[in-house]
Amino acid sequence: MNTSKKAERLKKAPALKANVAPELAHRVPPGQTTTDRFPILHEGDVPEYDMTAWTLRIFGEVEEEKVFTYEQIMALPQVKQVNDIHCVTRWSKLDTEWEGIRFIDLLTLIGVKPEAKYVMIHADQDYETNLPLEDLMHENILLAHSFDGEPLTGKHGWPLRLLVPHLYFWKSAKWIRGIEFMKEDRPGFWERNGFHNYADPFREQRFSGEDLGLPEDEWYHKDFD
Ligand SMILES: Nc1nc2c(c(=O)[nH]1)N[C@H]1C(S)=C(S)[C@@H](COP(=O)(O)O)O[C@H]1N2
Ligand SMILES: [Mo]
Repeated sequence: MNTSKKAERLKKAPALKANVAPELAHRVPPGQTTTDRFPILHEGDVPEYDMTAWTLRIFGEVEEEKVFTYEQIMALPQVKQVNDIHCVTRWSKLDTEWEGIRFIDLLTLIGVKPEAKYVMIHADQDYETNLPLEDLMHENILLAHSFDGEPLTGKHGWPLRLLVPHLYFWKSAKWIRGIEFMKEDRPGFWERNGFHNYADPFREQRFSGEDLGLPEDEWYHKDFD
């Protein structure tokens, strides 16, 4: 995929027609179409892990840098939840079922400095995405390890991915390895490549700068399950 051209390409493509029952319409953001399949989108190869060596590193505006093992993360309270997800390439998937630990539960183990207002999520392979800390403190923000009652597949982010249901899905980084707390905001990978810094699907915050049009649905020629 040509990364630098992705935003430009999406802006030029025609919108799809809405395909959802009237009683569900309020859950589908403008310009989105629902799918029952689960598209797979990412840059680079699916990483492989030796879980004895896997770590999640916590750094930046914290009292003390910390490194968690998978076991330590999994020892936090487990929650199951059902939510909708929305990808900027125009697919939405309703009632997806996840299991993981709450970001706010992880926060209880971290001494975050009061100056920290933003977070950069670091993920394989060289992926990063930025969010306001406040947005990660909603109850439904998970570090997810399971989807639909099964461990995440490698392609969908096993062993651990972020889940941020209220923003476009590129903010839900797969294969997360680090959480950096920051005083100032800084754009992540797609945020530097033409996409919106905040990315609220209900406000159609797809692109950076002025909204220049509608994106293509490009998932259908990719992988999915
Ligand atoms: N590490 C990593 N996470 C990522 C990406 C990526 O390239 N690398 N792509 C993002 C994008 S653009 C989307 S739409 C979703 C897709 O998640 P899925 O493949 O499980 O549908 O993952 C997001 N998380
Ligand atoms: Mo995406």
